[in-house]
Amino acid sequence: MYQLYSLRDKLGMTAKVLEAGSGVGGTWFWNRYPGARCDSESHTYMYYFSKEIIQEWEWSERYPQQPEILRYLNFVADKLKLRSDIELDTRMSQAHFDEATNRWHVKTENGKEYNAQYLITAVGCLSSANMPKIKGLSDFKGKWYHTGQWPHEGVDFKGKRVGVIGTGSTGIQAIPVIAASAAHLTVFQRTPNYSLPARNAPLTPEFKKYAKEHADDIRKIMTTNTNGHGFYIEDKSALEVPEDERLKAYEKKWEQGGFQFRALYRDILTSAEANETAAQFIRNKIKQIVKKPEVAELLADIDHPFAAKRPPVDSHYFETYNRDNVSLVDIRKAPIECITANGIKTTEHEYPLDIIVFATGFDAMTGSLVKLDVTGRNGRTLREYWHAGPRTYLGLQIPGFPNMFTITGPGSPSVLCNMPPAIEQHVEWITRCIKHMRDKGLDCVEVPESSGDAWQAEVDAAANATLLPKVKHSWYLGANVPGKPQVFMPYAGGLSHYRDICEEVIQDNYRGFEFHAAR
Ligand code: N01
Repeated sequence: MYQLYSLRDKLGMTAKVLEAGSGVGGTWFWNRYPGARCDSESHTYMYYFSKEIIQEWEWSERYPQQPEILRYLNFVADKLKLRSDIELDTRMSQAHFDEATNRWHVKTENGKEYNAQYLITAVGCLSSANMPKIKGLSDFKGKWYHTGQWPHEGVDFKGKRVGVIGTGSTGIQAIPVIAASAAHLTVFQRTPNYSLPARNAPLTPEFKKYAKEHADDIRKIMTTNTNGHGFYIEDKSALEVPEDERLKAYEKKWEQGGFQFRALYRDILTSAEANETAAQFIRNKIKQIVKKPEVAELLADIDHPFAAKRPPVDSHYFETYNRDNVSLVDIRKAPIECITANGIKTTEHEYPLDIIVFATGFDAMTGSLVKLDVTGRNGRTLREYWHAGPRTYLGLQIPGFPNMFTITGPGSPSVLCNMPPAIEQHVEWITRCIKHMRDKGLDCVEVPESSGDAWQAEVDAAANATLLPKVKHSWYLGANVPGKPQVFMPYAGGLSHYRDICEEVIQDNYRGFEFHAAR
C-alpha cells in the first residue's frame, strides 16, 4: 500500500496493488492470533504516510494490538483514497519477464492477467507460514491453527486443553493470552528464548501531545539509527562499566520495558563477553519470576547470545508459568514423535489436547518471494536462481530479474529493524530510481551477477562482525525450515549505514545497476 501511495503520488503513474487477502493490512490482516501486537512502540511504529496522518491518528497504547493497527491501515487507505487502486483477493500465481518488450506479465489465481513495466514485490519477510511436517496431524480429532493464518472469527479456548508449539515472538505473545482462558495450556518448547518485558500501558495525553509535537524529531532519530527505533544505541561498552553500575542500568531498562534494554551498550551484539552480561541478567530475572525451580531452569537454559535471535517483547510471559493451568514440556530432551488422534506424543509421554496452536514461524525472507513463481531472463526462475541461498544487490534487485524490485528483500536490513522505516527507505529509493529512468528515457534496469556477488560479500562481512550468525538454529539463516540452504539473509551493517550506502550508489550514477534505453 505504501509503495502505491508513494509511486502514484510522486510519479503520477498508474500503479496496481494486488492483495491476497480480502482487506488491506498485509501482516496485520493475517496475524490475528491472541495477543498479537507490535513489538515497537507506537510513536515509532508509524508508517510515515504523511504528516497529516501522523497528526490526525491517535494511538491508544504503547504497543498497539493487531485490531488497532489494522484500523490504522484502513484509515490510511481511506484517507489517501487508495482503495480504487487495490485489487483485493488477488493472489499472484506467476510472473514472467518478456525480454522483447522489457515488461512483466503477471497472472493471478483468479485468472486475471496484467502487463507492467515494473514488478515491485512487497510480499513481506515473514508471511510464508512454516508448518512443520509432523507425522499424524491429519489423524488429530481436535482443531489446529497456525498463528500466521488465524481464523478471522477467532478461536474460543474456554474449557479447552490447548497445546502451543513454538516460543518465538509469536508464541511468547500468544501464550499468556491463551492461558487466561484455556482449561489447560501445554507449551512445547524446543529452544528457550530471551524476552524483555514490554510494560505496555495506555498512552497518557501528555505523551500523545509530545509525540505529535516532536514527530519530526522522532522520525529523524528513526532514520539515523541502527535499527530504525526511536532511540540511539549508547556509545559505551558494557565492559567498561563497573558491574554494580551495569546491573543498575539493566534494572532500570528492564523496568522501563522494551528494546531500549538492548541499546544500553554498543557491544551487546558484537562481543560475546559484553553480551553475556545482558544474557546473565535476563536469565536471573527468569529464575526470579518463575516460581517452580524446574520450570525456571528449563526456561532459562538458553543456548545462544541475547538478541542474536530477534528478541521478543512480552506481556507477562514468564509469569504465565506460575499459573496452575500451564505446563512446560521440554521437546529438546524428549522430541515430538507424532500427533495422534488425541494430542501430541513425545518420546516420553502423550499429551491429550483439544486444540494445537502452531506458533512455528515463517519461511522467512525468501519463502514468500520464491512462492511467487517468478521467471526472469533466459527463462530462469527465482527458485532455481536461489537454490543455494538468496543473492541480491542491496536487497533491492536480483540479478537476472530486470525491472523487478524487492521491498525489504534479503540482503537489506529489514528484519533486523523496526520494519516500517526499512520499508519506507526502500520505497523512497525505488521511487527515485524509477523517476531517474523516466527522466532519462530509460526502459530497463537490472543488476549484473558481479553486483550480487560483491554485495553478498558485504552481507557476509557485516554478519560476521556480529554474534548473529553464531546461532545455528535461527531463521535469519533459514535454519528453521528443513532443507533450506543456510545463508545469513539480512544485512547486519545497520539501517543508517545501509541508507548511506544506497545514497552513495545513487550519487555514483547508480553504481552497480545497468540501464537500457527504450528501443
Ligand atoms: O517465529 P520464530 P515467530 N518443532 O521462528 C519453534 C516477527 N514477529 O512467529 O527456536 C518444534 O521466531 C521454534 O523453535 P526453535 C518477529 O520478527 C513480530 O515467533 O527453532 N518447535 C521457535 O520456538 C519474529 O522474530 C511481531 O528451536 C518448532 C518457534 O517455533 C518473527 O516474526 C510479533 C518447530 C518459532 O519462532 C518470527 O516470530 C510476532 C518444530 N518442528 C512475531 N518449528 C511484532 O510484534 C519451529 N518451532 C511485530
